[in-house]
Amino acid sequence: MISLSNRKGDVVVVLEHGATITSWIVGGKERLYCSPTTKLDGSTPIRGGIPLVFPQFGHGSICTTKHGFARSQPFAIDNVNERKKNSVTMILVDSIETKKVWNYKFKLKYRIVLEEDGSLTSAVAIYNLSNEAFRFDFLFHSYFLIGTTRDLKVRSLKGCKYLDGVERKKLEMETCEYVVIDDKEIDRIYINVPSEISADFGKDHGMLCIRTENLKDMVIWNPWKNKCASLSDMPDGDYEKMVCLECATTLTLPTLLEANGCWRGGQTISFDF
Ligand code: TA6
Repeated sequence: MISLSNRKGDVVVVLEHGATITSWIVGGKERLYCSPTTKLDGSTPIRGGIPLVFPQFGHGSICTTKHGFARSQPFAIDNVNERKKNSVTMILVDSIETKKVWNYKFKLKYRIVLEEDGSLTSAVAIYNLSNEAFRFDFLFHSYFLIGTTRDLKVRSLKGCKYLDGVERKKLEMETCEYVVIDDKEIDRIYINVPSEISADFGKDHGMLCIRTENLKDMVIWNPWKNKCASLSDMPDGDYEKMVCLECATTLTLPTLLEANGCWRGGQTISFDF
């Protein structure tokens, strides 16, 4: 476990397992949802925090594992900023395990910085070390802690197209000023989204601001009652206090990486009151 801090006393906790950020405390307030019943022993992906999805989002033709394997693999710590203790770089490379489901050589470098103002910067570089091009998805599967689902308003998406629902068959246009959770599961992939998105978490919970680089898609997910009850690693009622806002590259841009190529992307998240 790695703990990062800044001079204000904000704290970020990262686990080697999946390089998953499990806690982000700014101004004394936890901002990420991490399920109290998730396993932390490396046997399953962590339900909460910010797991990394790579090289496949959902089920698809890139590899056979849902949401890929990065969230289930132990990352190596490449470097912790010993002087300031506010950043860490973590690395995942191909192994016998990863090649079983995706037969490519790669390096994924992940740098996490807790900035002095409490914002959290996550930057990823993916290197193709194979002799041929590969296709990949990448996504920050961020689980945010919210006051209640009723208060959530995700702004900045009016005019963007999205695929709705689990089957994701129909492309629709967002016509509302803001997206809300409407007393049922929401599971949408917005495409070609702005590089700055804000989400109102309600009175006393502030406004989340997400700035991205090279991540043109955004998934909004809340499992609601029934799906939540079917998840063995999340308490039944916890859907009411979380939302996933997941910045991604999966649909808008073709993420084909040439041999010896490098792709970079990232996000910075911060809160305004
Ligand atoms: O990102 C949204 C999503 O793909 C949903 O469809 C949903 O079921 C979910 O992620 C959680 O997936 P998981 O494999 O972590 O249970």
